[in-house]
Amino acid sequence: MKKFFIASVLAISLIPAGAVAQAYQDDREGSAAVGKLGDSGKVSRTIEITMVDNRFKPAEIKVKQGETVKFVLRNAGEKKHDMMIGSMAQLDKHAKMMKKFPDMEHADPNLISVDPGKSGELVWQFTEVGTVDFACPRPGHFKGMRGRIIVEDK
Ligand SMILES: [Cu+2]
Repeated sequence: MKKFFIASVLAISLIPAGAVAQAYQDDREGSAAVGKLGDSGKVSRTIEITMVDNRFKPAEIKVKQGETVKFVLRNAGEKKHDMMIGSMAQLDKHAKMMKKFPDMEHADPNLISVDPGKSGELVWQFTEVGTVDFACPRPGHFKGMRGRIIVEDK
């Protein structure tokens, strides 16, 4: 009986710590899987994306693992748009922050803001096989202005 009691206490006290460790792990894996800022001297492919109000064209892109892609974003809309690459959790978090602070300045390496009629570039390296999301996190845009990059085995 005493043994059972100790085991239960141990199990209960271990749950929260385990849950925290799991959450941290998921977040870390998410950020590793989306890739990283690419070296502009090592671009293996250029992909053009047109931004309209409020959509990306195309919204689905295929790349190979290890590729460094230069995205050239052309804003053909009348509003300012962003392209942010990340996990859906990261994009969602950023979109919520932008809702609170719509005029916030960006300094994120995985985000490019493009004014109407202008172009911008974002160089990104895809390090792992899987699906990487991108979106415009601006208020009113985020729900519809999304896309995904399918990273295939090289
Ligand atoms: Cu937008």
